Amino acid sequence: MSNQLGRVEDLPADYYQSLVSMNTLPLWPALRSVLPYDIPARRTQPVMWRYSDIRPNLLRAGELAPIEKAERRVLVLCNPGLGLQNMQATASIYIGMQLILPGETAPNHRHTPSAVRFVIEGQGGFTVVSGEKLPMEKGDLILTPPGLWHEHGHAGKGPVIWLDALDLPLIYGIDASYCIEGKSQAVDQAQGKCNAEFRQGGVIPYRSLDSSSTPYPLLRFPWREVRQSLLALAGVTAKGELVHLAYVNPETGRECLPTLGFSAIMLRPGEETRLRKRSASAVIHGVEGAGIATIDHVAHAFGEADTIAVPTHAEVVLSNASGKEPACLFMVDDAPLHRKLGIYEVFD
Ligand code: 1HN
Repeated sequence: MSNQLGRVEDLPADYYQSLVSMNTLPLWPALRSVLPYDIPARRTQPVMWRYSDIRPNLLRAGELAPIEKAERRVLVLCNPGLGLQNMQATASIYIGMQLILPGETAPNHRHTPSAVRFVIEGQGGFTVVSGEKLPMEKGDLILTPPGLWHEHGHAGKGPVIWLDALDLPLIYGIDASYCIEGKSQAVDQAQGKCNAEFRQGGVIPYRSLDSSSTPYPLLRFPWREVRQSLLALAGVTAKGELVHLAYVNPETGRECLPTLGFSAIMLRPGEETRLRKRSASAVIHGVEGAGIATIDHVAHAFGEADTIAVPTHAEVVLSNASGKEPACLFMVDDAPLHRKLGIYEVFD
C-alpha cells in the first residue's frame, strides 16, 4: 500500500519546470488520484432535476429560440460535479429535455453518438429513423442508433417534450463525435413497420433466424406494452424482489445499443427496494407515480418526469410514496459499455 507517494513539492522546482516545458509530468504525485484504492474517484453527484423547474424554462426556450436557430431545442441536465459546461449527467451519459412545437421540424442528421428519446408529454410528435416514421407517445422509448439518419416533427397541437439520452460524453471524450446533415428523409415504409414485425417479445419474423438485416431491428418500444409487461411481472415477482425489465434487441436478446442500457422498474404500492450496487452509472427518470430515491444516503422525493443522476458504485434505495398505486421508473445506464470493457461488476 502506498498512500505516501512523493509530491510535486518534493521535487526540485527547476526539474519539475523542465518536465513541464517538454510536455511531460511525473506520474507518482498524481497516481493515487487517477487510480484510487478500492473505489473510483466519483465526481458525479447524485443530483435531481425537477421537471417542474425545467418545463417552464423549456417552454420559454420555445419563445426565445426559433427552431431554425436551435436545430435541437434542448435544455441539458448538467451534473455540477462534472462541470456544467461539460454537459454530463454522469461521466458517460448525456441527458437533455427537448421541446418541439406544432409544425416545427428538427432537421435530418446522423452522428457517431448513440441516442434515445423517452417521451414525457404531448401528442402528435414523431421521429423518422432510417426512413421509418415512429410516433412518439408518452413513455415510448425510441432508438436513434449511431450512424442512422433521424429527424423530428410535430403534426399535433401543443408542446411535445421528451428526454434525450446519448453516450455523447464518451464519444466526445474519445474525439469521435461528429454529425452529417442530410435532406429530409423519404418516409418509404408503413408507419411503425418495426412494431408490426417485432410486435411481441418471444416472436420474431422467421427470416430473422437466418440473417439480420440491421443491428437495430426494433426502434420503438411503446410504453403501453412495457407497462403491461411490468404489471404482469409484478404479479409473479416475490415480495422484496425488484420488478425490473430490460429493453433488448429482439433478435439477440441482448442490449439494444452499443454503450447504453435501458430498463423499466415498477415499484408496487408501498414497496421499498434496494438496487444491486454495481460499477455502472445511471440516470433514473420518473414515469408514473411518486416516490423516494435514496442515493448514497441522500433522499430525493421524485414525481413524474423528475430525473436523478446515479454515480458508479452507488447505494440506491427506491420506495413508492403510494400505498395504492404503482410507481414506474425508466432507467438509462452505461452497463453495456462496462460489459464490453470487461469492467462490469455487481457487488452484492
Ligand atoms: C441530437 O442529435 C439530438 O437528434 C438531440 O434530437 C440532442 C445532443 C447532442 C448531440 C446530438 C436529436 C443532441 C443531439
